[in-house]
Formats: sequence, structure tokens, C-alpha cells
Amino acid sequence: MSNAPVLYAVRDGYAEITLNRPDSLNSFTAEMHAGLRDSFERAPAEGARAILVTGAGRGFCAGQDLTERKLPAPGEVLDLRVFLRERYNPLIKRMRELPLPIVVAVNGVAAGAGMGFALAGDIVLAARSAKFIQAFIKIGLVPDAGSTYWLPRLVGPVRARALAMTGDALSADDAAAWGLVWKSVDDDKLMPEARALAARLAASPTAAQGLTKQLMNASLDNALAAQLDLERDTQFMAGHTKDYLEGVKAFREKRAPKFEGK
Ligand code: T3D
Repeated sequence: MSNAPVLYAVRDGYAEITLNRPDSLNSFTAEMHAGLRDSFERAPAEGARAILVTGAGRGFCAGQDLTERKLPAPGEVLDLRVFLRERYNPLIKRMRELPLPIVVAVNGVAAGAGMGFALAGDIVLAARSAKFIQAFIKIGLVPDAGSTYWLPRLVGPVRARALAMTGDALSADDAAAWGLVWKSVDDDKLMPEARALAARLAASPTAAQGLTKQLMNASLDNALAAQLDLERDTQFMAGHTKDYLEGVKAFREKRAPKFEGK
């Protein structure tokens, strides 16, 4: 197997992106960020209609590689803004703005920025043995990679504060019960289920999926009137796709639709 920090493969119409630094639980390095940047650009450019993200080995992603930074000498200052501005923030924005459904299969621990990264997916499945840890506070940092955006919205401010302020691990079953992930599944079922889901999404009406994602993103901040307007405008666009015509035709002809993603 390649030892590139990010693996990219195409299967059944979707792109499978695997974080591949298993010895350090797939913690983020500059090279890994570059690999992710390339993969998220390559997938739509090469016609993928869905994306699946997972990790190699026993971890999903342990956040920033803590051995990568040169710690400052006395009197020097380490400007962490640079890494958020140039790496984490563009990564999370790219995932939310990409008009393709992203399935995340959390195969093991997701800690620090690795947890924020997982939550940036559209449909997150977790292996039952996986854990979610807001590890930042344990090393004197604040949550990043979108953690303070997702957590209060997904689990409410009470649970969000406790997760961030204690750094305690949340089990996959609790993450599912709290609405942080779509579901937790037996470890050996994770990849078959995630791949079947990614293939199913890749065969679905891709333009409508992109527009649905746009609506769901906007809903987190919009008032009802603005959201209704956006639904009107995006439905207008969906109504112009070949897949809409195919969907209605197939229904009337009592057959399965064949969506082309257009
Ligand atoms: O600098 C910036 O850019 C600012 C942005 C920061 C964003 C962040 O993500 S900050 C948070 C960084 N992450 C952490 O603090 C998590 C650190 N890791 C852990 O706490 C634990 O490893 C876990 C709870 C995630 C898992 O524990 P466990 O017992 O299952 O595994 P382990 O034995 O601790 O780790 C296995 C190996 O992975 C080990 O290496 P070794 O001893 O076998 O050679 C360990 O050092 C390595 N590893 C785990 N996490 C990291 C890591 N190596 C580098 N960086 C890591 N984050």
C-alpha cells in the first residue's frame, strides 16, 4: 500500500479519501492538508458524484500532529492563526461548500481538529468502538476546525460546553444518541455500510444533492422567511434538471429512475 498521507480511489461513482498516517492515528501534517486539498479538488473535477472519507488503521484522526510544530524559544511567539487560516479553515469551508454529498466513516478515535473535520461531513457514520474527543483543552488550546460551530448546533450548548471544557471522550453510541452523528454501527459493518451509502448517493440526483446541501448549510443561520425564499429559488433550479424529469417520468412509468447527475 502507498505511504502517501492521503489515499484517493474511485469506486462506484464516488471518490474514497483515506487519511493514511496510521502510526500517529492519522494526525494532520502539512502534507496531509495538501493531500486533502488535492483530493477535494480532484473528486468533482473527475466527475465523482459523492465522497467517502475514512482513516487507515485503528484511528480516524487525532487532530493536529503535535510533533510537527517547532515550539517557540523564550521570547518568540508561535502564531497559530497562520495554520488555521491556511489549513484548517479552508478545509472545513471546502467540505461544506462542495456541492457533493460527503459520507464520513469514523473508524476510530476522532480527536481535536479530527473531530471537527469528521463533523464537517454530510452523513457521519461511526464504528461502535470509535470515540469523539475535544482534546484541545488538554493541551491548553481552544476548539477549532468548526467544533464551536457544530457542537452547540448539533448537541445543544450544555453538552457542547461540557465536551469542550472537559475533553472527555464521547462514545459512538452516545454520539449517535445525541445527534452528533447519523448512526453508530458494528466495527466490521462500518466500511460495507459506508461504501454502500456512498455508492447510493453517487447514483442519486447530484444537482439536487448539492442544492440540498446548500439549503441545510443556510438553515443553520437563516430565519424562516429567508429559508423559505431559498427553498423557492433552489427548487426552481432543481426543476430545471434532467434528473427531475427522469424522476417524475420513472414514477409515472412505475420503474426505477436512472439519474445521470445532471
Ligand atoms: O498547531 C496547530 O495547528 C493548532 C491547531 C490544533 C488543532 C488540534 O487538533 S489540537 C489537538 C491535537 N490532538 C490531541 O491533542 C490528541 C492527542 N492524542 C491523544 O490524546 C491520544 O493519542 C488519543 C486520545 C487520540 C488516542 O489515545 P490512544 O491511547 O488510543 O493512542 P496513543 O497511544 O496515545 O497514540 C498512538 C500513537 O499515535 C502514539 O505514537 P507512538 O507512541 O505509538 O509512537 C501517539 O504519540 C500518536 N499520536 C496520537 N495523537 C497524536 C499522535 N502523534 C502526533 N500528534 C497527535 N495528535
